Amino acid sequence: MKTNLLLTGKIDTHMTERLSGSFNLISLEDIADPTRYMDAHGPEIPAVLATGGRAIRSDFLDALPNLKIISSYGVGYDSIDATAAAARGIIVTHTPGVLNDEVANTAIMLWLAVSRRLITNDAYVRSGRWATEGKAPLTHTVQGRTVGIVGLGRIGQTLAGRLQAFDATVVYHARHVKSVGYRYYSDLTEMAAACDVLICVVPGGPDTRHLIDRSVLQALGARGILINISRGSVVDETAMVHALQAGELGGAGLDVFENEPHVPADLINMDNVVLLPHIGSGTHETRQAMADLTCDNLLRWQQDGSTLTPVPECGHL
Ligand code: 8YV
Repeated sequence: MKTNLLLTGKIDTHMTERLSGSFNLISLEDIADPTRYMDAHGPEIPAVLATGGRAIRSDFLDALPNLKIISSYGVGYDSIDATAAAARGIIVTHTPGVLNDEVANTAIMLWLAVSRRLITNDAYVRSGRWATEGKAPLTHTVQGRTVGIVGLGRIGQTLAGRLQAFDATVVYHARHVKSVGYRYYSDLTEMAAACDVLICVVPGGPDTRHLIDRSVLQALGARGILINISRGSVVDETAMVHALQAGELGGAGLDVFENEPHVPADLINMDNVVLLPHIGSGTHETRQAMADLTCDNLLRWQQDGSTLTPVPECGHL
């Protein structure tokens, strides 16, 4: 008999094909009254495939008393209460490693786009202003900058490698010192003051909420650039918008926002920001690798109860 697998969001045909031989796929999005469904059928669900950032907290876990595994499509799992899940013996898995290159590339792309005013210069050509108004204004170089990485995990270290190509001095802030050859700052504001660019790669969640606050932005300063490819919650968005408006922050490249898919209206007309719709890992190739790892975790668990990439909170299960 196939195992029931509850899908919190949409999955593509590749994932459907890989899973449908072993699992009975139940899509929460296709159910008219999810709360009623969970009340009636919650005990029949041993496995969940989490997509789309739907919050999985204690109330969700209460509704599924026989849940054993949550396989999350993505590396960040701040929308899932993994500690509560682990306490109930539920394994949470995620997709580390396979998206490091893509997300690091997105960070570099945003930094170059902000520094060299890629979007406004493209618009300058398309609008015909190059021909009528002449040469576009000069921009600032990305070469030889001091770049601060906030969160030197897997993606952060991949990014640090990329930055060597720009002769960057890489420094970092993290909870603990790592055995790497980059300067460590325990004080984020102090690091921001020393940097030309600050790139956030730290996980989201309550521990890092508004880590980039007014004082960090002011320390980064009027020539400084903020890049955020982690979670919108990491940056105090109101403070960032204010700093950009006041000329206290030089520019920002943002792939993530506090209230996605809503973006502060004040950012829309700013020339010194580049805005992306949370596409850090969004290529066919990388999403397929993430999809495969999400499926592999489920299939392995169904086979012998083990998983490939449990989150650290569940590593002992
Ligand atoms: C995806 C991400 O947008 O992996 C993550 O943590 O934020 C992204 O790669 C997301 O997981 C896909 O829904």
